[in-house]
Amino acid sequence: VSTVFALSSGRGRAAIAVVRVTGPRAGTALAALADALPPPRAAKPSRLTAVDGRAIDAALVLWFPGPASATGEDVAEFHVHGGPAVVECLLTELGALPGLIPAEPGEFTRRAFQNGKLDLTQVEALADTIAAETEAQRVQAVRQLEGELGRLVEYWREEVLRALAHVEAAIDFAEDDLPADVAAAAEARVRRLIPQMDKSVHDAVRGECLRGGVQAVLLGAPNVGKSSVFNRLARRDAAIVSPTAGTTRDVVEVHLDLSGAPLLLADTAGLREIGDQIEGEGMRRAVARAEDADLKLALFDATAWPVTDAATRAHVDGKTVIVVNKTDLVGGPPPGSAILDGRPVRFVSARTGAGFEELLALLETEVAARTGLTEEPGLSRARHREALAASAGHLRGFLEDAAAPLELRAEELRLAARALGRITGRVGVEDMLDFVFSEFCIGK
Ligand SMILES: Nc1nc2c(ncn2[C@@H]2O[C@H](COP(=O)(O)OP(=O)(O)OP(=O)(O)O)[C@@H](O)[C@H]2O)c(=O)[nH]1
Ligand SMILES: [Mg+2]
Repeated sequence: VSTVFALSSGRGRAAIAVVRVTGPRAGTALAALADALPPPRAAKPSRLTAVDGRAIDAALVLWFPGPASATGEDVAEFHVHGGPAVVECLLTELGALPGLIPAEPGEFTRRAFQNGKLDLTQVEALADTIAAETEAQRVQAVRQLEGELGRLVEYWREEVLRALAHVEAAIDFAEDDLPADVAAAAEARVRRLIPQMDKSVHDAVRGECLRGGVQAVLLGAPNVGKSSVFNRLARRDAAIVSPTAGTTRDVVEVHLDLSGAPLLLADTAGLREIGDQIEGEGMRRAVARAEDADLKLALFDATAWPVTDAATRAHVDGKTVIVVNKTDLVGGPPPGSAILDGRPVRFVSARTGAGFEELLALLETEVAARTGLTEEPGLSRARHREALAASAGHLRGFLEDAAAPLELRAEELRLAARALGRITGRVGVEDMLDFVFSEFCIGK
């Protein structure tokens, strides 16, 4: 195993920079620069000196002997002053020490995974925690980092393996007087699991939406004021506004933080119907966006309301919020229904700002409904959802083929366990079987 080092804090000038070393030579490296090893897991002020005796910096150093460290290996941490030259000097000195090499991207985390400090869901959560932009994203990432999801999946996997142990026992000990209901016990166990897994698969979109942001798109006829509404929501001039119809040609995006929940809002080119044909690359992109969106904002013109343009109206569905813009031109929100095609309507003026509080409140509700944290740890990636759905599928296969030979049915359980193992990165089935068999007292 090599010993690697890297700057763990951000690049550029800062009060403090943190440089970490992991691997068997971390202790030697720390002792070489700081003169002596500090006591484990205690911060110690230390004057760092280069091999030739030059001072590097007055630093704070920490020593984490493995395996009780972030990577499971010996780890040394240098907290130095965050000037680029200080960091450069320290990295150069570390690189000059025998056996030390710069770390590859993600190498500290990879070692933590290899040494069993983190499972795959935690590795992903670490990246999500660093990337989190809103409060709800942070909460979800930290929950996953603490291992909630990994523990749930591991519990399912153990249950599947217990059922498998029963089935294996029924196969191996068919001649012996094994309790006749041993296969039935396995079936009962599996039957309990499936609804739990189904529910998580069903709820997974929430976790994925929260991680990636709810994808929302503004749709409407040319010149209806999409870019103006977009800029108001973004609280800056992110998109170009002009009296010329057809101003917006491509998709423009902003990230909004709606009380902690993330919304990715896209402004698009105006929709118009040209002899029933949707034409133009801009419109094609707008429509593609609309098809992928979690939430659509369909914009209509207050001066025509309640008459609506057909090209936009065609996109109104259960994912749509209706926005009627330019109410300033008609002397305020027109009277009448606040519902169109069963969807809520909000009247606004991008010119005066009227109605935006109500629109934002509605968007907040819509986004919260799509990202709200569930009691159970949520799946945050499509990868989790696909593996879990595959696992539940194999469990169903096990139950449905009740007439098939037990050997074949056992294979379904093995595949179910393996799919779950893909989520956490724990793929060894046989090791678990040993453990499960050990508590299974046949012949005693
Ligand atoms: N009076 C009034 N004018 C508005 C309002 N919102 C937008 N406008 C004007 O309407 C014109 C078109 O606005 P945009 O925001 O560029 O419209 P758009 O839907 O993005 O247009 P395209 O990108 O060309 O499809 C501009 O002259 C805006 O100033 C509003 O609420 N009231
Ligand atoms: Mg526009």
